[in-house]
Amino acid sequence: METFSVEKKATGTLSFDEFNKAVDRCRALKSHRETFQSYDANRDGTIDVAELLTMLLDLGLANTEAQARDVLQIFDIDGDRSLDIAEFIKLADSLAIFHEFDRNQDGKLGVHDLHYLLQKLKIASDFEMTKTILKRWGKNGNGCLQFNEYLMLNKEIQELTKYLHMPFCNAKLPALTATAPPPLATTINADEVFRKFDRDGDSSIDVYELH
Ligand SMILES: [Ca+2]
Ligand SMILES: [Ca+2]
Ligand SMILES: [Ca+2]
Repeated sequence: METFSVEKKATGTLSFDEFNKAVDRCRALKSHRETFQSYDANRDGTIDVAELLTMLLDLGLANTEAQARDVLQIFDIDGDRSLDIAEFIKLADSLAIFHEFDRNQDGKLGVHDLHYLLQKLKIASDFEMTKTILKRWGKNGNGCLQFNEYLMLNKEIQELTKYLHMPFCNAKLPALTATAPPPLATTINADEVFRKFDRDGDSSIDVYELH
């Protein structure tokens, strides 16, 4: 089970903003679980490479088993060649970030998408550098980064920033998820739920109100 913290200011209470973030995260996790179950074709509780390929094909993010294998390798932390739910949630989070930068939604990052991403990370300020990076990581030569290539680049950026103690090491990609998670079939009215918990009506939820 994944736990997460949304209380930015450690006041012992949740502000409305923090509460909304918690609701959004719960929605995203519920959606990731549903996606996981729908692609776990043999119902063994894990996503293997064939099941992952089906999902990536549906999303237009891979064409070959080799690409699916690349993706699996990045998220398969325990090395059992399949993704359990915790590993899958990390993949789903990365997918959401990838979609955010794939602004024309064609399933790849073109040079402009990549330039925008690298600027956000304060890595490339000039276009020539973006082109060089694209050439280096865009191995299949279509002038774009496929999802698996983007993951490889992301991994190297994370390692490099850690190694060099660069100031933008705080600008980890997950921090850039500003978009709302995919809508659920049943919508939750955050205002209504918040008011229900905030029994004394002081616009924050303290630990007693959570009990
Ligand atoms: Ca399975
Ligand atoms: Ca695994
Ligand atoms: Ca694109």
